This record gives sequence, C-alpha cells and structure tokens, in this order.
Amino acid sequence: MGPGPVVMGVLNVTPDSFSDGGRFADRAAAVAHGVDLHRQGADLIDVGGESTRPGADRVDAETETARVLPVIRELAAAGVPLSVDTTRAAVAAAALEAGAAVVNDVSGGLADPVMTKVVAGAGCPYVIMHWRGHSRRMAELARYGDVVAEVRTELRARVEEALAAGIAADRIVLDPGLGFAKTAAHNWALTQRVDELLALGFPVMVGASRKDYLGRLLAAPDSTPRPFAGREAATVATSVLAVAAGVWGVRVHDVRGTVDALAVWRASGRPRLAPPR
Ligand code: PMM
Repeated sequence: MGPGPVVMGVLNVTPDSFSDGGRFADRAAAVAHGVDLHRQGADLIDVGGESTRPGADRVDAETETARVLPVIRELAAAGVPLSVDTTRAAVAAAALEAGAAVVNDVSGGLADPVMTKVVAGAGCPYVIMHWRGHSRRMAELARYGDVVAEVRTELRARVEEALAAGIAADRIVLDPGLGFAKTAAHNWALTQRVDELLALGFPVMVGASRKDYLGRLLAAPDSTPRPFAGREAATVATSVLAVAAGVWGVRVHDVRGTVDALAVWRASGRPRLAPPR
C-alpha cells in the first residue's frame, strides 16, 4: 500500500444510494462517470451495487453482481484501478476476477463469514469498515459509552479475524464507518479523535462525503438539513482535515474538489494536525 493520501472516488451503480442513487444505474453512464473520476485524479474507483443508506433494504446477490460486474469489467479494461464495495464474498470474488484490485467491505467481514477467506486467497488490500448491522437496523445500533474506544475495540476484533484467515497485515486498511450506526455526535468524536484509531497501526480511510451529519451541521435556520448538492465544501474540508490528522485515504463523490484541496495541502508542506489533548 502506498503512503497516501489516496482518493477513492464513489461509483454507486444503484437506484437508491443516498446521494447519487439512480444517476449511474445505467451501465454506460456508470462507466463514463468512473473514467471521468479517474481522470479527475481518483486513485481508485469504488464500485458498489448495494445501497447502504440508513434504512435501506438488501438486494440479492444476483442483482448486486449483475449491477457491478459489467461496470468493473469495462473500467478495468480501460485501465481504471478499482475497488468493489460489497459485504458479500461471492460478489467480491467475481469482482476480483473481473479486474477489481481492492475489496471495500463496509461490514469488515461480519456480514459474510467467507469474505476474509476470499480476500486472503486473492492477497488483495482489504478495507475493514466499522459496522454493527445492516442498514435496516443501523439507527437502533448507534449506542455507545465511549464511541471511539468501542469502535477501536470492535475494529481490532475484525483485524484479528482477518489476520487469522490469512490476510497479511500490510493489506489491511481500517475505516471508522461514519454514519453507520453512528449519530452526528459519534461521527464528530471519531473524526476529532482519529489518532486513537491510527494507534492501531494500520492505514485509516474515512468516508464523510455528503453524509447526513454534514447536512445537519449546515442546516438552515429552521433546522432543515442542507441538501446533498450543498455539502461538497464541507466534505472537502472534512477530507483535508482527516488527511492532516494522519488519515491515509478518503472516499468521496466530488473527486476534483478533494484532489485540488489535497494539492494545496501538499504545496503547504503537508501540515499535520496535532492530536487533541
Ligand atoms: N460509506 C458508504 C459506502 N461505502 N465504504 C467505506 N470504506 N467507508 C464509508 O464511509 C462508506 C463506504 C455510504 O455512502 P454512499 O452511499 O455515498 O456510498
């Protein structure tokens, strides 16, 4: 894994993802958008075929595979580096076969007991995100004493399982899973104290892009959350602050804004944020 920062561009091939659902459900549009994000400077395009927005129902494995495989095949043929955003081992295996290079598992191996074996067999990088349950019941699982300590402990348990399955330590990336069984306050605590997750000794990736807690931060005076389209500047700020705090990668919809902001960060001498005291 390179030193980072790595920009992962989001490509949801779904009718219902929370901010771009439906836009790239058509294969040609999805492929064109993936190529575009790569040209804008994304290091990796993250192709997902199942919405994980809070409350979403699951799709079956066949539907998920049928959504992502043709897009992965075409983008891989065009030389675009890819990750597959899936919790299913069968989808991950098919995606790797079709040309994906990285598995991004929002369940960190919890949703499918075969996932870590597939990743171990492939020898590919594995993004282990913190997760407590499928989207339908995510809200009720957002209960913590100390969210950062609990996320760290739960991520460490996922790492142990991944290592036991044969995944090499240098293939593992951790992600706090902003918005997944987390309230806005939980998300802010995790971004403020990300150094405690970095202390686990693995590269950390953060996906704040367009998420609800940013919409709430920027809410109108009557408390109406800012719509998705108005959350880009806040997303870019969050990503740059995360990188300055030592995060290795960011997962974003607006690649150009993030790449530009990271160019400024680099040209400024890669300033680092000190951990909170
Ligand atoms: N968030 C979403 C989907 N996949 N993967 C990782 N590693 N981290 C995230 O925070 C994450 C993810 C949900 O957002 P989307 O619906 O915009 O894809």
